[in-house]
Amino acid sequence: MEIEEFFRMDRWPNSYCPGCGNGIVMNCMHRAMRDMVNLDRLVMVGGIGCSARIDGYVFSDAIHTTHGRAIAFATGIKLGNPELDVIVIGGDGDIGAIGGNHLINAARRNMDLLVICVNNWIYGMTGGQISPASPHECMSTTTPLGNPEYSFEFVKLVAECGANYAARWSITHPFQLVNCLKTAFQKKGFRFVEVLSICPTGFGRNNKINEPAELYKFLKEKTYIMKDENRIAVNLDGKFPLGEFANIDRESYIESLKKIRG
Ligand SMILES: Cc1ncc(C[n+]2csc(CCOP(=O)(O)OP(=O)(O)O)c2C)c(N)n1
Ligand code: SF4
Repeated sequence: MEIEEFFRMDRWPNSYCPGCGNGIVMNCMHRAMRDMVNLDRLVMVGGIGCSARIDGYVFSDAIHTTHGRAIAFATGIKLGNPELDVIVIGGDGDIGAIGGNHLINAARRNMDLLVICVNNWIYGMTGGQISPASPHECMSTTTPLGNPEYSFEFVKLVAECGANYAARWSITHPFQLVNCLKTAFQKKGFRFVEVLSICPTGFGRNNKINEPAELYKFLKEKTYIMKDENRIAVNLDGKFPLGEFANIDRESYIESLKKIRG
């Protein structure tokens, strides 16, 4: 499928700042899904935030929901018509902060959804406030002296809750990200892909990494591809392990519902 068939090119140019990581996320989504997705059967669900707006650029049905409620809406859509492929997309603030309760409960249920969480370590759209994923001591508009909090690791959280698939990649590893999205797209149950990304406007500016290319390099230096035995390791030297944190085939919510209802 050509890029013009996958994205609504009539909406170009898009709303993203120059150097925003969302462009690479969208590119990888296209490369992963162009050969396997049936756009007539796909529903994209976004909440609020810059990355949540990706849902409106894909040439499928899409619903832009309220802040933090994308997973709840997506659950309703999937239960209403289990034949649909439902993908939730959004940021660390939308999915992991206000939406955190929906996230852990969807993982516990092993709800048949693919959730793509673009983690740029910040609330981008509203001007760069910290989120529960922001690194300890980072600067933001709400922590001008440095972030006193420690961050969630969403991939470990959802893996612990019972998700069938949990993986973290970065826009600095596009080929691995494409393969990961392909795997996640084809599985059943709850699938969670965290994509570390850059927000030059919100995160970069506040942390004095002004150029998108510099920020990209910074992100690359902050990540490493983990070996299997490191799955439970906490960020070594403040670095983020990349790879699969869970890849199992527990009965999905839809499967157990069918079994119980007969
Ligand atoms: C109930 C509610 N509270 C707050 C907001 C304001 N708001 C809009 S986007 C956003 C955060 C988005 O951050 P994130 O999900 O990390 O996405 P990003 O913009 O970084 O991609 C917030 C708090 C809102 N729209 N609705
Ligand atoms: S504010 Fe950040 S996340 Fe939003 S479009 Fe600009 S660079 Fe991207």
